[in-house]
Amino acid sequence: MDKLIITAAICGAEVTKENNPSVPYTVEEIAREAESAYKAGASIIHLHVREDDGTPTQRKERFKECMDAIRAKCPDVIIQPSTGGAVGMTDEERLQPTELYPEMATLDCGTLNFGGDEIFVNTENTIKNFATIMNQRNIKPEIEVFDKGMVDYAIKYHKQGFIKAPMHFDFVLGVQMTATARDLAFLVDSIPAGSTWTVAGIGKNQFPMAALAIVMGGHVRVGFEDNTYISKGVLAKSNGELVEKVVRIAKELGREIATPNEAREILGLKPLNA
Ligand code: KMH
Ligand code: ZN
Repeated sequence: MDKLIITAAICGAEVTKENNPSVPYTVEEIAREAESAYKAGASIIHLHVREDDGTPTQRKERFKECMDAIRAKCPDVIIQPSTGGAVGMTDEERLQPTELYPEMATLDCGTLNFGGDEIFVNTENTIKNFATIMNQRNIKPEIEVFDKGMVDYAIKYHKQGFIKAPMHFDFVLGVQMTATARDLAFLVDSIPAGSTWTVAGIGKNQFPMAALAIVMGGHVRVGFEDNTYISKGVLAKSNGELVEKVVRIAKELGREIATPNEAREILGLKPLNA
């Protein structure tokens, strides 16, 4: 079994300091949270950024400031900007961080309900356009899957030449699909041989899904974007504390943790400085 890649989704676009005072907004706070996750064992930082007042933004300049600050503290970590941004942003806004040529970025493969009246829109043309730009900029997409149809879309776009193999999937469970062993197994069974996958369980599903992925040979995403609690009713002090818990579970179950360069190898990314 490959070593375990831990992704830390440190910030998100929806969670706020009202949910957990440690949710980062400023450049310094974002770098602090990335460092805490990296030191605990995360090899990928899934990155959204905020203005100082907490407003989500996809501004290229803000991403650059945050990425530089993260690299100063975590020199070899893989930074994976979001191209999902926040609900309601235009495609042009969302694509801005790809202008910084990160190693990875997210590619959301379908439209979904996002609570209340909110709809997270990803039309076929949006997905194909984002995938084309990521190819041109040598950015490996992490395919965000919120339901099974999104796996099928990704496979279709792969066959049409928009997404290269080997594909890497992130199964986000507990938004649209239930976070159950049955649904996770169904998704894992549906992706092409040679693909890699990680799972992001939302809210109380975070650690149960992590434990399942650890034993199934997948990878794990944790972080404030998806969950702000370390255990029932107890807020996590940092993203690092969430990563530490995954590392503890993995160690108990005999799964080693990947370094950033080992994660690059597993994902088919170029080694750093190659
Ligand atoms: N904030 C959501 C609307 C991604 O990062 O690509 C989209 C999201 C997925 O978080
Ligand atoms: Zn995200």
